[in-house]
Amino acid sequence: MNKKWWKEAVVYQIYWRSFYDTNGDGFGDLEGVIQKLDYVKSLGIDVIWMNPFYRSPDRDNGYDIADYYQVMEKAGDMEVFERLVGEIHKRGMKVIMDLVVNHTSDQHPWFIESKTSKENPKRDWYIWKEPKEGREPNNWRSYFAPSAWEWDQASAQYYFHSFAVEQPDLNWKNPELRKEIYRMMRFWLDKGIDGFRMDVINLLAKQEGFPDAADPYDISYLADNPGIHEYLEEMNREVLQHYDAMTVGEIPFVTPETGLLYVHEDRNELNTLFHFQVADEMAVWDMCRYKEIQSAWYNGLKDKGWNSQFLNNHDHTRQVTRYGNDRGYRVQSSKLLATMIHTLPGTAYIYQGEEIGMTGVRFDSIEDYDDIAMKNKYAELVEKGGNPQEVFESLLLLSRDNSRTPMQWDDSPEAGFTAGTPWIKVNPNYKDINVKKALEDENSVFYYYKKLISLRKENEVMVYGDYIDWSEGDEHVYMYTRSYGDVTWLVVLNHSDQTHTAAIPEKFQSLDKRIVIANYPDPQSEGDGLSLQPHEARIYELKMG
Ligand code: ISL
Ligand code: CA
Repeated sequence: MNKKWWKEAVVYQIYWRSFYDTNGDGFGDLEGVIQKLDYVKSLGIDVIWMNPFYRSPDRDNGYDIADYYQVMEKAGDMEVFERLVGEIHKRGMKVIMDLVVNHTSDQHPWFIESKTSKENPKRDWYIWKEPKEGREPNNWRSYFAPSAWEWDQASAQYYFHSFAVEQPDLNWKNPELRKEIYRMMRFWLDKGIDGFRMDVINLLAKQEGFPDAADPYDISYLADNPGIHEYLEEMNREVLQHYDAMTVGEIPFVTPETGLLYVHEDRNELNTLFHFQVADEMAVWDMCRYKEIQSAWYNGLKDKGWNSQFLNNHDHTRQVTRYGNDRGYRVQSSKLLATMIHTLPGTAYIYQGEEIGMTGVRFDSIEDYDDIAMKNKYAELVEKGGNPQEVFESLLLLSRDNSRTPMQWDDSPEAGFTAGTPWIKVNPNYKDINVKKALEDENSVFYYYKKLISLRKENEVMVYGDYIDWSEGDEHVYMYTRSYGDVTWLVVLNHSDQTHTAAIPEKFQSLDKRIVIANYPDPQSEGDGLSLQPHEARIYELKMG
């Protein structure tokens, strides 16, 4: 397997609007990111992924772009951005930016022009269709709306949107549009950024003819359509291959077989991907399914392509709440999940606040929420006759706002995030869970992450090691090895609220073993069995002969 800096990296995702506010307007800003870079660096981070801060009316928190060449006022301006890149590089870190090119805002000048008439030269930069029998061209739903089509009275046509009505999809069939996107990518790369996280990049190509779907609720018809690989190959040829850039594609609805086509090292498309088999198939934890997914991706990509490891981000509820235990075992469980993500094959991602074990949130009313996905869904279900309280409750676990509450810096008002009123409420648990407290406690989640990250720098086995799962079928204990050269590490995780005894695989029983890291002070063994406490995690180095 070829060695690459982006394979060895630990990436820290900054959702800047919730990170740190320096001017009291209630929104985090790029200046705030600069001020907290020493903190990020102190964790051992290699790469920062910045969520979008292009100019935007902000209906979908920056994923609805109105100008690809400007910085959103809330975030700052080009001068701060350039300073940010310089300060990141000065600290030996790299920065990747979100690239959102499946759609723009309906306020983007291209769309405003496109809308003016059927004859406008920009008409073809978006996807316009005649009504079919007086209605939408097909029965597709979008991610954030009951239909993927929006009627335009003036021109008597519908336009297509995979996300909200305010996010019309670009027409990638149009070569001029593609050229303009490549120009924009070069603009940012030439400013010195180190790559892109590519938003829903496998949605660019649309299904030919837009046929009705048998099940409109299974929106996988939006993704992975013929033509996509030609676009990405072209993007690579026109832009990416000319830079030492890291690319990670957000690629929903793919399996290892279809995913490999995006990241195969011989295909010159992308470096790595985020797939959503875990997030989409597991509303709550399912250990057996998780192991199957890990093995399938490992085998599918082995020696050919590279994966990413994450359990949460700005769209997905914080991992310790959704997949761990944030009640009795918050600290242990946060550390266990970290041990897993940082030792499974692929580049490791940390979403801001994860490193102090921040949790999801339950606000009292829909008014407290901001997420356009949740709010649109709520409106749709209530309009269909759903009981408002029941609908509200049903949306709580997966609301994207679970992970979007402000970063908890200390126990001062608004968790030290802002001197003003935050754009979304702070999680009420900030007095217990905050950075200041974590830094004062040598057993905190923070220091555990820091150690895991430093281990990755010294032990190639964590990055390049072969993976074998020794625990298939066990619902609670996950035990796997990573092996590289003559080094073998055994990772043992008890992902449950009960104690369990786990047998060491026979092959390793006679070997000496040394603890590399553990989340309980005094790991216990009994003969060839390991006595595991609830949410206990250990890594052993096995001493071969
Ligand atoms: O579950 C998912 C994947 O199957 C979704 O979370 C998916 O990742 C998501 O809806 C696509 O997200 C990205 O594009 C959206 C934006 O709202 C999200 O914040 C962004 O991460 C539209 O640009
Ligand atoms: Ca601000």
